[in-house]
Amino acid sequence: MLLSSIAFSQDCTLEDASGCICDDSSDECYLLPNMVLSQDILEDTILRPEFPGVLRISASTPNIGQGPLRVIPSDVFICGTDTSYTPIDECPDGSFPQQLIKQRIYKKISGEMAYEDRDAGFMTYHGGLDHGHMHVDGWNYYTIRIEDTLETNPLNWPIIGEQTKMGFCLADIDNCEERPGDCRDEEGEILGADNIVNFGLGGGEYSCDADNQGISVGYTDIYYYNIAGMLITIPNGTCNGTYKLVMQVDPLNQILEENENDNIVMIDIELTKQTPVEEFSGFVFIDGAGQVIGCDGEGVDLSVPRIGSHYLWSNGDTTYTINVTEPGFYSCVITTPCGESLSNQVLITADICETECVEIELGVYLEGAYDINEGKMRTTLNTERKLLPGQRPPGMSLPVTPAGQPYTIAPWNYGGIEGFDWDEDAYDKEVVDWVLVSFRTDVAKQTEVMQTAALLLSDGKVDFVNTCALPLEMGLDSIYILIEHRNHVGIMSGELVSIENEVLQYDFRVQNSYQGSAGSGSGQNPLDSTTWAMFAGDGDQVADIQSYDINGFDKLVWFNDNGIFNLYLPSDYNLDGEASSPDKIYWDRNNGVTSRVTK
Ligand SMILES: [Ca+2]
Ligand SMILES: [Ca+2]
Ligand SMILES: [Ca+2]
Ligand SMILES: [Ca+2]
Repeated sequence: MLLSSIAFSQDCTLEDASGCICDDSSDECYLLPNMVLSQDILEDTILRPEFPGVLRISASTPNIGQGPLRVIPSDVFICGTDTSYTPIDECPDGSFPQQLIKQRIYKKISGEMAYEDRDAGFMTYHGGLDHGHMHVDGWNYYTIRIEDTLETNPLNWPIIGEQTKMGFCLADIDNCEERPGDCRDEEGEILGADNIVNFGLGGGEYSCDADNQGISVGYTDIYYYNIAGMLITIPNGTCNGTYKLVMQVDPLNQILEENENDNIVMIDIELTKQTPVEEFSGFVFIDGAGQVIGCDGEGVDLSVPRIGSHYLWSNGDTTYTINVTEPGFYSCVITTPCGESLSNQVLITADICETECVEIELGVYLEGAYDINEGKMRTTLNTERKLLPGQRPPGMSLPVTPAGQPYTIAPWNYGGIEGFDWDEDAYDKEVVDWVLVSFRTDVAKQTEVMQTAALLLSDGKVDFVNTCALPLEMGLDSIYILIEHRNHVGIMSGELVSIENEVLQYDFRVQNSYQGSAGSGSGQNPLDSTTWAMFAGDGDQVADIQSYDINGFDKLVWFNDNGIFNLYLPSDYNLDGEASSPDKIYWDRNNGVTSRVTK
């Protein structure tokens, strides 16, 4: 008798391994499955019809390995974080329990067929008319993506639309002989009974019953596009064009296979039923507006439609969905295949939470606004001209100064919402202007721990709009204090200031401020032997050279505005509501002033 016909005549079954072939021709081996996805089915456009907002898809997952894929349910049931070792039909919250499953791995030992079981994830009971059976969780992962030619791993490409993780029940729906082309090796060669060793091992009769799930060697499990869950949701606003459809079998790698590196297939797809390029408006709405940040520390989530390759939020975040813990205005710019898309701007507010806070008492004068004879600063911008943010100047034709603290722009770029909804009556009559107060643990800008916009009162006291600028829970025992003003040279305390008995006190009015380690910085201007004030004349702080400087750029700001009045001007160095010659006097006097406070 010929050897080859002996081999053929011997059985290869789960009861008798004598005819089963090991890859290395040895007499003893594990017979592992190998799952792949059919590229042929993916390329068949009839099997993946597109609708507005939805791409329906079909998938075939052949087992081209040496051994069957066999999953066995265990008696371990899970509801959330609770585990039960006896079968349960329903979780306490009414949901279906997850059931731990084992992968049975067969091992040929000469003519004997042994096996070992290993943990392989979970299955879940799925109800409904066309289901009513157990599904292996996370069996396949389907995504539509934008190709990134600089990134070799397609799983890192930006995702369009929401991916759907679909659980299959594992069954022998068909086989590689009946469906030539579904089963191919990595070179694309068609596989069937002739070139898949141990073809049929497993029996070809696995089904959706919980205790009979599996895929035999050379068999395939197929789910067509008309079956529940076989779809990818495409977000509103996605533009028509070419994308990648990427499919992955066993994405969580719960199944041990002969080859773990052939589990992804992808094709180009042309979306034609979404937004036409010529109708692309470039505008999207943020989802999640109107939420209020609570006191649980969890923040709120905002998202924009997932239609692009890059996302840039106003707070610097770069994902399509973000978690927000700070109140403020939020917007997002999306880079899409149709061009740039800008979202609306939403305001997120926060509950006032019961936090214990450091009581902060600061004093500071602004040169120009301060009158040494009166011993206080003028409130002209507020009480006479009505030019502070949110105020309407007297006279019908004059514009309202936009509401909200004025430090949202460069170089400060502070996004706080202090005063965002204020009108002219919101200001106390003693208010001079807004200042920006920052706290640092060391002299460097990078050590900043908190920032807040506050009001400066005529007597030099700082009135905090945010009454909890420094929560006690930060555990600070001393801190550097910075005060900035939109057209004065910024200042910092000369040393760490102690927080004692939950109170932070510092008075810039009676002492000079930080002048750098060499003492060469300008600090503040001594108005007399006991009174200090922030230098006036720094109207252009973007053009400051090393820190805060008063130089030719600040004169230019004044020069361009000279003669303008009744506007909230950066060149109004004495805060009297006009840009005129008294302001230039401060510039002339202070030209050359240069600070050492790091910016
Ligand atoms: Ca595989
Ligand atoms: Ca695997
Ligand atoms: Ca300047
Ligand atoms: Ca002025």
